[in-house]
Amino acid sequence: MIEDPIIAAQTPAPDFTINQVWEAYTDEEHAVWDLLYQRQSDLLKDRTTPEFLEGLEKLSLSDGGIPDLSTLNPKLQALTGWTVVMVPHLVPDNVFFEHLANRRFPAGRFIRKRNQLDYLQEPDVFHDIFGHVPLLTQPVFADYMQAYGQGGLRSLEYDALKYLARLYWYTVEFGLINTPAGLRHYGAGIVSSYGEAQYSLESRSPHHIGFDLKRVMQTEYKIDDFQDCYFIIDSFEELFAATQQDFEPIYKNLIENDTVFTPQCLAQEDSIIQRGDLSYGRDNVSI
Ligand code: HBI
Ligand code: FE
Repeated sequence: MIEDPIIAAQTPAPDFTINQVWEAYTDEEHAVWDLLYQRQSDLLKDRTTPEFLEGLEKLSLSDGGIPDLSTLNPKLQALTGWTVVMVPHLVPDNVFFEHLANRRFPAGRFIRKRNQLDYLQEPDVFHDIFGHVPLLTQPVFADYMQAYGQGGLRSLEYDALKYLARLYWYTVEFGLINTPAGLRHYGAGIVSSYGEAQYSLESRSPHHIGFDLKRVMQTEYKIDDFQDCYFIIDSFEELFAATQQDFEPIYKNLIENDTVFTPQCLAQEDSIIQRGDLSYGRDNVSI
């Protein structure tokens, strides 16, 4: 866990939120944000979905320095009713979902150090704000994230969190989308990563598979390296529509059949957009 004295000095509220204490960020911390921002924005121009890039503009995230929530939140709230709250590190699943269900996005306060720009063991303020928040300005995606939080709370009742977590992983974190200009990414884990922003689209290694809700829920993922498969949606409307059904029969079916796909394998029914050659790293641990 990365040390952050501002986090250590606070007792979190019952919903795990803390104050950002923006004034307490050091010049070095702001400089790391600027460095990450510059590196990413050059890369994302022709690779990320336009709604994300518009979100960056609308929220003035390019102004420089770690965003101050007291400036960011009024803008975001006026657009879609979402706000960003600060939390110390990872929060329990039910707390995370409760925030999303109420259109609050929990973001880490700390920022990675200059000597570990690419490797992160837990989400920091750059991943959480740069990666996740721009798309919350897009009304349909904003609704999807809220529906996800509501679905998350229900999944805990059915002991089905693992299925829903895979949906989050392959959409919110590592999703790709077809656009009129070509294949783009929208997942926060990709847009906030220097290496994966290129690899996910340009490498011959990973599979690109058409999005299918049940297939995604059956697919394991790697948390410690670039993904071996990505799922492609045609629109955020399609993604949101997939959540507008009762997941109970789906969970029951998944639990009964217990079919799992590794990230490397393909299914008979898959709509394959790129059959990866899996030449990148073969033996990393999956969960
Ligand atoms: N907490 N701060 C934080 N950020 C997350 O992304 C997060 C979390 N707690 C739980 C959680 N994610 C998972 O439940 C989801 O990835 C499904
Ligand atoms: Fe994330």
